[in-house]
Amino acid sequence: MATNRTFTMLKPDAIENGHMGKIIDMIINAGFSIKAMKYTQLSEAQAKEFYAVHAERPFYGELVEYMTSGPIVAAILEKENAVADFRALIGATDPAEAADGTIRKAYAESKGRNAVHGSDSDENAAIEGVFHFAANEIF
Ligand code: IDP
Ligand code: MG
Repeated sequence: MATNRTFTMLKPDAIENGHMGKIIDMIINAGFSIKAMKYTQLSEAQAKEFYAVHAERPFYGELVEYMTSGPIVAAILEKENAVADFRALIGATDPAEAADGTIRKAYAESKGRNAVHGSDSDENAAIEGVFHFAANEIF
């Protein structure tokens, strides 16, 4: 399994607020190359499955509703140390705690509506990439 790839989504708030281009620019400027990308909208079933690990958390219903509320950009990104470097680029879950220069500091609205997803491990990056992309959509 590749250790140099991660998976991201630009979440509905980022698209709604007109930040898609600026966020993609930050990602490319940070040295990531795009291996797959699509503009799409999650169904309720897809959002529930994607975030199944959070099913018992009090914010799960709100999270599924938010993630299905509008289009997203899903992408597979490549860079040495991709998972950790991308988590550093996006910053803490809560933008109030995110470091200066991070995507969430610049563009997230709140802990829930936080602009961008980044995989938390190589294993999950691979699972999440395959969840969103067919083999002939990954380069
Ligand atoms: P992460 O996206 O930084 O990995 P996780 O803890 O894995 O954060 O949570 C997944 C997503 O669930 C977050 O990005 C955010 O959209 C949402 N979320 C997390 N904690 C809260 C919360 O306390 N209230 C509302 N939404 C939350
Ligand atoms: Mg997470």
